[in-house]
Amino acid sequence: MKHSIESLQQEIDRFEITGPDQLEEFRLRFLVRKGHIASLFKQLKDVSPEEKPLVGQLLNRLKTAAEQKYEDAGKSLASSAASVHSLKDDITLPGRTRFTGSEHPVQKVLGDMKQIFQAMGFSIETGPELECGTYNFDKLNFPPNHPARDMQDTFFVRIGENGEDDVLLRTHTSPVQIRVMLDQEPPLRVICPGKVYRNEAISARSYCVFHQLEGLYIDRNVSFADLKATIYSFAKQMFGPDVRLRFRPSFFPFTEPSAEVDVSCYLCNGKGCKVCKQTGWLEILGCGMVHPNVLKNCGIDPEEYSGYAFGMGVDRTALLRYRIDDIRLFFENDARMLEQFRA
Ligand code: 2NL
Repeated sequence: MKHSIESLQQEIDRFEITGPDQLEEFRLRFLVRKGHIASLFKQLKDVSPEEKPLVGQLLNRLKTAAEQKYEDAGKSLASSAASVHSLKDDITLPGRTRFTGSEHPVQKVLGDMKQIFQAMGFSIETGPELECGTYNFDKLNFPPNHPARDMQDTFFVRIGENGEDDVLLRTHTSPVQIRVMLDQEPPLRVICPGKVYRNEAISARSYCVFHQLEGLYIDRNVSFADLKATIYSFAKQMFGPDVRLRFRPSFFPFTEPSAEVDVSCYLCNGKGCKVCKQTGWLEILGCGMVHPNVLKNCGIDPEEYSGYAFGMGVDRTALLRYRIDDIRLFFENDARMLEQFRA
């Protein structure tokens, strides 16, 4: 009998009550009228009269300990449940979502452009947005009275007096390439992405700040065919393998010959739509062979070296790609607009 009591005591001690189900099982196994403890009490009548007081005492102790364990476990389960519900916050409310930033659509497009040219061997160069007039205009073969030099078109920060240089917000990223040509020896193969500034009337289509990516390649025997091949490769990767290109003669002071390049409209596949104004073409960039005067101005011998250059707007491509109809949205930093461009 003592042996039975001892082994039941061990069973009770080992029983782990971790939830309401185990609590109920404990009660059914040990404490009910047909449970293990009650059945030992029933056997008490067969114990010899001498042993009965001791065995009875042991059994009572066992019963009390089991009841105590049941009660304690019940209380601790109830209090842990209560502690969850007593939080002053409503735990059924949805969690707080943290604000996460996202890449600006202009930076996404710029990132794609950079990646394509980097894979073709161009390296990235950047330069100051505050420039001197010499690098922004003179070295690029702009004649002294060119309209771009006008106050109406350029943000001048300081007009140079007595032969001093003007200080202005760069109107294109070309001065970065000028710096590269002055600092490095050919062969040169660089792209220059960045913000540029124009003092223009602000509208849905044009803003006083926008992004440009220009490219420059200078080596011996660089030809217009090299330029065309590079632009073709870029356009197919950027706008899709089926795009067609159109090179139209154009003029820039810093290139000769010069061309403007159109891609077949990638929204209507050249059939004509609202975006391409029924023409089937979108103008994407300007390009040409670097003018011999520009090479000379930067200490490069035009008899030995030739090169091509190109420049494209980034914002307009971003507007087209994401079907946005107002460029000003790119510069307002309205999180409601920007958060639509997650991942
Ligand atoms: C356009 C046209 C162009 C260049 C940019 C360039 C730079 C140097 C020398 C020669 Cl340092 N050319 N840049 C050449 C042709 C066109 O940009 O429509 N951009 C948005």
